[in-house]
Amino acid sequence: MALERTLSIIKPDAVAKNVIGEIYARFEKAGLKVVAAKMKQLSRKEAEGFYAVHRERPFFNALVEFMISGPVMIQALEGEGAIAKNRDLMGATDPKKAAPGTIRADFADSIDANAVHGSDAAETAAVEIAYFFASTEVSAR
Ligand code: RTP
Ligand code: MG
Repeated sequence: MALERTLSIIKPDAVAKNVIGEIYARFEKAGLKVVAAKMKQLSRKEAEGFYAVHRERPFFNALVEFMISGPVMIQALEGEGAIAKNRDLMGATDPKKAAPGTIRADFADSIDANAVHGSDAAETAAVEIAYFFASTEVSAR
């Protein structure tokens, strides 16, 4: 397996629930290292740009509204197979379908307020990390 980096966002619902530390502990226990991090209130433009691939989807406006409803915690994670590993930790998009013990099963309330985002492929991971972090803000390997 290759050493990878992925973008993770702890969404406004999970930040409001005060579970940033609990979610970070899951990353760490799975061998994922935080190599960049910032807390941020996203602007509407930033959220729309980040989710541009979903622009034509019926849930786009609700998704953007939710993502700007409060601060988010954004991090780049590094580790062997980090992209898939983070997706495994997150669980299914809909928390009702997420496996027990996953972040979404334990902390998410609905498909909209679903606690975390994680990049879904190597190409999107690189684009998403660069969307939020300058290269000088990410730890060198
Ligand atoms: P994410 O991008 O946030 O990591 O989540 P994901 O890959 O599991 O899901 P994706 O298909 O990329 O959708 C992005 C976010 O849009 C919301 N969504 N709502 N109401 C719906 O049918 C619906 N489908 C997706 C979710 O909040 C999802 O995380
Ligand atoms: Mg996605």
